[in-house]
Amino acid sequence: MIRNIAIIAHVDHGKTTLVDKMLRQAGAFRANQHVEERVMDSNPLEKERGITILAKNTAVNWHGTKINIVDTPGHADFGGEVERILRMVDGFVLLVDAAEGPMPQTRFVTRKALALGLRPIVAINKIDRSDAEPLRVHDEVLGLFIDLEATHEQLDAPFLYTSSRAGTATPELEQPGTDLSPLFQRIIDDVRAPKGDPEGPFQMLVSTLDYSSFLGRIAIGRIERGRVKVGDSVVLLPMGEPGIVGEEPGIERGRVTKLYTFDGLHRVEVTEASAGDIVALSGFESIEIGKTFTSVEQPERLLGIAVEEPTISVDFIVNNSPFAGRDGKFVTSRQLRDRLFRELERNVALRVEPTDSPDTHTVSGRGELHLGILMETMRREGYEFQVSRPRVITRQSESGERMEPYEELMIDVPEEYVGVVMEKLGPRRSEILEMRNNGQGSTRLTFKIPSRGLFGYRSEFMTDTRGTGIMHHRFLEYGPWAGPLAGRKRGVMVADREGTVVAFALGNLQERAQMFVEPGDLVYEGMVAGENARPGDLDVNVTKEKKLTNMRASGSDDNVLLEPPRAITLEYAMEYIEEDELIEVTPQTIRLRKRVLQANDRKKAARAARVADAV
Ligand SMILES: Nc1nc2c(ncn2[C@@H]2O[C@H](COP(=O)(O)OP(=O)(O)OP(=O)(O)O)[C@@H](O)[C@H]2O)c(=O)[nH]1
Ligand SMILES: [Mg+2]
Repeated sequence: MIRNIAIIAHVDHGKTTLVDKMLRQAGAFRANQHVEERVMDSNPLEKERGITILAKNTAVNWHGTKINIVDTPGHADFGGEVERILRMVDGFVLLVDAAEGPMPQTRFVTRKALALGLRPIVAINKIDRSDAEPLRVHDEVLGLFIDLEATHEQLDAPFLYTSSRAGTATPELEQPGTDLSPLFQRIIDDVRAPKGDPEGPFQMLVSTLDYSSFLGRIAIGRIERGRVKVGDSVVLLPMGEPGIVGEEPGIERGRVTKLYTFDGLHRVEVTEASAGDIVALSGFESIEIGKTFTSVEQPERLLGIAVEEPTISVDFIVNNSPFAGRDGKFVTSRQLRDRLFRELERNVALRVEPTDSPDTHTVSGRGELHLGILMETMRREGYEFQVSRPRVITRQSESGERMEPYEELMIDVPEEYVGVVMEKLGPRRSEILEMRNNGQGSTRLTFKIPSRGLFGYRSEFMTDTRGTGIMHHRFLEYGPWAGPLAGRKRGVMVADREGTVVAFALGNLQERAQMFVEPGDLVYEGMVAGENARPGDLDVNVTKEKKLTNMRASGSDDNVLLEPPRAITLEYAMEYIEEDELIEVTPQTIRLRKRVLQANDRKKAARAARVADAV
């Protein structure tokens, strides 16, 4: 017996923690085996950030039933991935945080899962939180299902109250759970068994990909019908209309070289698998998401899966800063290009395009996190490069109108900050969709806003709400171009010469600036050293030592008290910079710089621009 489920939720609502506890309680580990927390978040970036980036398959055995589980990412940039893996499961566990309630990503993934006709099991999670309101959230989830036009059967979904962290589930709040058996039982009783006939001709949809340097692309999906053995000759059909396929270009014939099923944290090599099970399969050159594997005798195509289109682009540029090559292993345009194209093997929602300049490639993705993860991965591998300010990808509507991406933005703030949020978001062309009192002095605001309007807002928001606000956004739809938007309000402090940053210099500047560098850092002319408290850029000398002559003997003013510099992360930098700036990314540092480094050249360019404007 087999059950196939996906665990879906908004970011951080506790999916991976739940899967962890399911693995433990189903005995996937040896009694004395040391296993890390949230073991499914296996890649280093996932561990470090505490988020899931890639959906992952695992499986447990519960009293004789094999349960294939897909843990999915909750961040909006990876929503497309969740949508794809839903095609290989027969039911889903929807986790909703018992305090936060349904969030934008909850809505998105639930909509997709319900539309596929999958039956939900709802887990109101984190009931151990002191601010948990499981009953309110229960109602909100039902409201969401009705909103999304769930069928009667779907509305009848079982609800459980869970704590992923404690590893407990219960159908009744009055009766605290002791373990996850109620959840396992629901999965076995309520998720339908996969329905394919194991005796029919082989058929399988490629729902997701993996990649290994030995095997190349690996297709992962649920066997819809029939069985498959290592060494079998099968065909891989290109996407197209479902049904029997005649002769057409793009059909690959080949043999299955490796076949795996899932068991706990491992992929187990098997010689044969049959309908209903989720497998990984290799041996084909042209594996792509949405294609169908079938037997040679009956090439019957399944409905494909479209991979979501990117919404933002950045340029990756060879590092040409004065410090280029100081700590990177891979710095040439050739190395950069090869690495970017290699990424396409596994990162299906990414696009890479050459430009007129061999030093520059345009890379497009689903959002700043999607692109930021790629940059972070590359710098860890030893790459060095520069990145431009992100641009949204516009489209033409059918009537020829220019369209741009819009996001749904959800903000939770203490009431006293509602005013400042509205004031800041207005000029960014937002439209308020809903405003609701969340109880406990907190207000939830929902906006529709052009993606462009959000650039640079997060840092303002954190300052404006003194770190108490929470904001989430996700791509909503393409809408009419919103017109020009104001850029960054404040200017930057630009280093006017190369050298080592000195405390004395920062001490003099910090009243008028928030610095990005600290004493001992190296700077070059044209590098951005901090944010000016006012509009307009300023060239400053951050290497200036205190004059030793005519100095009083007292040492007191040697100890300048410095504010800590603002930490520059990749995503922060992408939101922050302007068109005339770049992010320099190396294994050791992230620096911001002006495209034009020499102060004189920048002045000339600015003058020329003013003249051009005046004409
Ligand atoms: N209080 C409490 N915290 C929990 C519970 N479950 C998870 N957490 C915490 O919530 C945070 C996020 O948990 P994850 O399991 O990584 O959440 P996720 O849904 O997998 O997140 P993404 O994969 O990034 O979408 C972690 O700090 C967990 O320790 C719970 O039942 N109660
Ligand atoms: Mg996770």
